[in-house]
Amino acid sequence: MFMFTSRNRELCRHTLKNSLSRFRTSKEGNIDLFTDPSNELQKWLKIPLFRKDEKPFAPDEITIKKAGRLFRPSNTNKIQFVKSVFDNPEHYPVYKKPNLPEILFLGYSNSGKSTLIKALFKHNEELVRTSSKPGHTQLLNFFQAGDQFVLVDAPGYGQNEPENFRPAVEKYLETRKNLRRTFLLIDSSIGMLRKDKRAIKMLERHQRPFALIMTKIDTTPTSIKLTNLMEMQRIRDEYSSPFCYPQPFLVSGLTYEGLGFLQAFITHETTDHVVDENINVLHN
Ligand SMILES: Nc1nc2c(ncn2[C@@H]2O[C@H](COP(=O)(O)OP(=O)(O)OP(=O)(O)O)[C@@H](O)[C@H]2O)c(=O)[nH]1
Ligand SMILES: [Mg+2]
Repeated sequence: MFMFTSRNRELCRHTLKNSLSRFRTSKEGNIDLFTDPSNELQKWLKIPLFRKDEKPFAPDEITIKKAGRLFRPSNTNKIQFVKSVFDNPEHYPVYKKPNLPEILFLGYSNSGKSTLIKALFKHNEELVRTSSKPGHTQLLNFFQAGDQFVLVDAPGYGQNEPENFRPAVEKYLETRKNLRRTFLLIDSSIGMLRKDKRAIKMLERHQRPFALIMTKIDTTPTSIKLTNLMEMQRIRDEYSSPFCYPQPFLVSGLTYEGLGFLQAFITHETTDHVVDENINVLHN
């Protein structure tokens, strides 16, 4: 018989805290953390998001769970803030593991970059600072997850843009060899702005692989999400560039919707695969 002793209770609490469950209960009901939120929207699109010959990134549940572990601290997986850098490449972190992959989070001020990184590392609540005041992040902040990857939180462009934004980000894009992908965050309650298009041009100019992320999807009705998705699709097709990942990602840093899916993508991007038979990925 299972005895609810204090040790058992402690074990249960530990297991619950560390298990990554598929659903999260919120005011809006049960939120599925493992599904791509764009799946639901695709049936409303006149032009399908993917061509017939494209296979979207579609990790299975086991892959998502495995990926989730890399974002969780343990004795063998230290999650830590490494350092902040102003704009001097000589100050970029040097890791024990050579060429540890980095993923950059870029976007308009207040688009939710820091909140998304905080949500991805939700087991370390104190790790990342966020604010409702635009222009809060002023430096490039590096957050390391074990020997797997580093997430880099950039200052935002636009409102209260720090003076060093351009040199800081351009130098990083120009020089950082271990940058694997940049996520360009678009606030779904605002939509794509002229400055976002300029940021895409900058990534294209530096020939840096990037992907578009629609944030704050908990705040926007389906019709607005669809409008944003179509705009992202339009931009993607306009460039039809090898640097733009054709699949946009939809997330909420507050309800965590789309989070498990994004964790799996980050893990996929920062793992050196020969052939991964579990995952069908778009080729680009
Ligand atoms: N509802 C909702 N609010 C969000 C979400 N993500 C961020 N926010 C809010 O948006 C505001 C800005 O969030 P930050 O994460 O600091 O934005 P940022 O892009 O890092 O901003 P800067 O550092 O100023 O460039 C905060 O008030 C967050 O709580 C989200 O997914 N949903
Ligand atoms: Mg920030």
